[in-house]
Amino acid sequence: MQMTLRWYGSKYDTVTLKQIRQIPGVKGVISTLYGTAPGEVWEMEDILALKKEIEDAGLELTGIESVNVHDAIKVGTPDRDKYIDNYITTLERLGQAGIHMVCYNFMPVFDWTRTELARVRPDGSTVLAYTQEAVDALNPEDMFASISSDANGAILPGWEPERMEHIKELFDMYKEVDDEKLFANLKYFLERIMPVCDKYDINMAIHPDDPAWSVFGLPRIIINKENILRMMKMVDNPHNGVTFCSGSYGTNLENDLPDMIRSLKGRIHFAHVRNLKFNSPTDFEESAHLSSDGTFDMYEIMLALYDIGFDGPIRPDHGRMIWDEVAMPGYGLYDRALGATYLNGLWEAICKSHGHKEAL
Ligand SMILES: [Mn+2]
Repeated sequence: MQMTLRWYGSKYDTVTLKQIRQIPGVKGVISTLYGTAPGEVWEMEDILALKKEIEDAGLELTGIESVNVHDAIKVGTPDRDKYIDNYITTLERLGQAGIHMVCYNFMPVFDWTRTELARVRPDGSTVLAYTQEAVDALNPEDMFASISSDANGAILPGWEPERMEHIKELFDMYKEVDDEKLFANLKYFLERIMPVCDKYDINMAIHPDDPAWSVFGLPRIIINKENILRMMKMVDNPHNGVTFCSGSYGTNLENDLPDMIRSLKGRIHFAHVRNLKFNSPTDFEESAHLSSDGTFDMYEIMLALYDIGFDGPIRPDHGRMIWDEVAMPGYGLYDRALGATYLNGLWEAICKSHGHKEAL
């Protein structure tokens, strides 16, 4: 297991590489070229500069989160091949730069959706939260306005103003796209990119939809065990894998997280491990990583990863805002550092209790 932290680059992140380097057990960062738009080819020069900056700080660039997929590919418009060609060129360059894990998602229009970015918990920390009632009461434009006004001045990934200006057009594009069509478009995309992934040994790790059900009537497919196994089978290549994100699959309480992990042996290329606290089945907030602070048994999640021999990159996910830190919601330093340390502790205990002399 390789413990990492997500880092948005020195231009955008409040957290420094020096700080990340000082979290025990964190050897690498997961980053992206945050200034690029979906569909754009990444410049080799920019990839190498990012890698060098991270390596100069004593860390490694363990993977990319994300290389975003252009809406033309998700919708399956006639010009999708042009954007897939661009994606392939970016993958080629990442492969040549020695990067072997790429996270992406196939969510229409929105990335993750939350209705509050700073819900106050009893201990005074603030967290991202979601209530279905609030989503049902909003239209997508209002949702964007409320998210952007609440983000501590940060531009949230997936909620970039340039994209959201076109939100009506985006919704129109997806009018004819149902779950089956989205599956077919995903298959087409994967079949075209697998040869370059085979050539450079790049593990593609699809991030689940968050929350794991349809919002605003948009199709959503990466939501449960049945669908994800269907996806693994439809392009049966080990480089076609998943980001197992406990906080995203976990939004649906019917998802049995350890069971899902065990069914994906060999196909989990990246893990996001965090906890949620449910106040009702449609009202949840992001809690501390600790099992007793939320709804999930984090020990069981880490044990399932151990059982399938998981040895890829993992990261704590959204943290609470604590100790008066001001940062991008979910992406402060302090609580994610606590999360990384806690997950490392669970992992060491699991490894040692299975007869290993040290954490694997
Ligand atoms: Mn995640």
